[in-house]
Amino acid sequence: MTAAATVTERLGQGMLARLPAGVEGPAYDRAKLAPGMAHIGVGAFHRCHQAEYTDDLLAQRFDRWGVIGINVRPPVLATMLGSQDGLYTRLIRENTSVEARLIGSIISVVDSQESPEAALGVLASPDIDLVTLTITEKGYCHRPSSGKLELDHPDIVHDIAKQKAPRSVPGMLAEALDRRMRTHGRPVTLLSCDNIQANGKVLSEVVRTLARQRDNGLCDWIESNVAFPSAMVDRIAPATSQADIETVERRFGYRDQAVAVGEPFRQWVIEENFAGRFPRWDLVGASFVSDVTPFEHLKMRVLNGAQTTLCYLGVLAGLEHTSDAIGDPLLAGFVRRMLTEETLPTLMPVPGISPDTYVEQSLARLKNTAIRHRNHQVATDGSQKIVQRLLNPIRDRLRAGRGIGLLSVATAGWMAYLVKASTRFGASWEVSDPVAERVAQLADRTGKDVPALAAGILSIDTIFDPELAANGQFREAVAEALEGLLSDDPMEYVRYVCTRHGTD
Ligand code: CS2
Repeated sequence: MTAAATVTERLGQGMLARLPAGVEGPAYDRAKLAPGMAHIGVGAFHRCHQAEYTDDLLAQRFDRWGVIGINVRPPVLATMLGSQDGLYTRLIRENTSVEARLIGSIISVVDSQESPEAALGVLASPDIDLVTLTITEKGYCHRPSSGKLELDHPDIVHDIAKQKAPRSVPGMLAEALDRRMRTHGRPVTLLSCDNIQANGKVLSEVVRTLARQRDNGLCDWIESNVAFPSAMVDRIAPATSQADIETVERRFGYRDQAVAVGEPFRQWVIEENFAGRFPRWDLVGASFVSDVTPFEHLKMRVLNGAQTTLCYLGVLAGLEHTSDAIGDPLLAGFVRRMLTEETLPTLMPVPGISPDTYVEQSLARLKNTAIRHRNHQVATDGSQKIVQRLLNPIRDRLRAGRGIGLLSVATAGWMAYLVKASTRFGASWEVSDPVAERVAQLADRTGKDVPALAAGILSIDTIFDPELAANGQFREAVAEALEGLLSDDPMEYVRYVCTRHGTD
């Protein structure tokens, strides 16, 4: 065989006319698709979630809702997806089953790592009626403990000084809204799809704070022309791996650099609060509601709370993926008790959902061995996640005079994960978290004095609000758990917690 004969075909529009067996294609005429919305942060999650809902909608009710992707972080996607005409394979995997579909809703992608100009052009375009965002928790540049813009954030300092050439997403949005106001004046909906409590309110807060720096009526214009609905989004969709790319190549015979893999479950609950035209995602499985709060509490405290707990305890137990951690009887037992005994009582009633059933369904989803969600991936940026996943339920329980013996072990899990990454404690693994450096310095300074170390971490006020950090019950529980998890046998400590812990 010659070398040329072995080169695998690249995915592209041309393949839609002759799809490989087992791969579905878009059920609409993609050539007629025109842009109507933008999406910031075109990672695996977006490609498996909002882009799929949009693809479903286009098949059911074709309209001007093509997506222009804006990619803010490496890897560079414009050329990668561009060379595939915006197409990619979305694999739904559950244990041994695989369902493949080419998603056609993304028309093109612009990268904004080098310069924001192309992205600003898209966001300010009169063709764009709505912008969705998955920029990760830290992309909002807010203080997780208060939801306010972090004015000391280097990108925010930069964006206040150089409004026309912003680096941060809030800065880009403020500048794009300014351009919309000064040119065509068309309204726009900015729809956050990140796992932050009251994500629409947080987005509104950070964008308006920057708009207030401009003395040109932008705040008033935003008030009348921009909507910031909150939303709860759900589907487990880990970062694409080389193995995923190879799976597509082996099974279907073509090369796709932008494969996205997700589980069968998906959910999207959106606050019905739009400015101008909006896509009828409610026709294809999303729910439009007046208040997403009960749904976001449920999802972030239960599903995400379980993931966060399992990732830290899982790493401490030497386990690689979420499915390995939930496969461990000790950790599975711990997390089920934490959710049912401590988290569930903090939830508000959720229309149409039984919380107990939701817990079981969530734990079952985490067992899916075909979803290779690395514990270290979920552990990334934990400081931006624990407020909504662990600390808010803890705060609610403390207010109600209830115990926090299990949720505080999970919180200490996050601390232990960062502490063990410091050289002082053996540099067990590399971490990525905005406060990693600060925790490493604390670990160096306090040495093996774990209560002092715990107290130092609790004084990081961007994460722990002062009232919570001062609570004696919380301080004691976290310090004890951190000591246990930093010991030579952290799982022995988890076992001990499970045996001593009674329901309250
Ligand atoms: C995960 C989420 O990495 C993480 O933070 O907990 O991405 C999670 O998989 C999604 O929120 C599920 O909808």
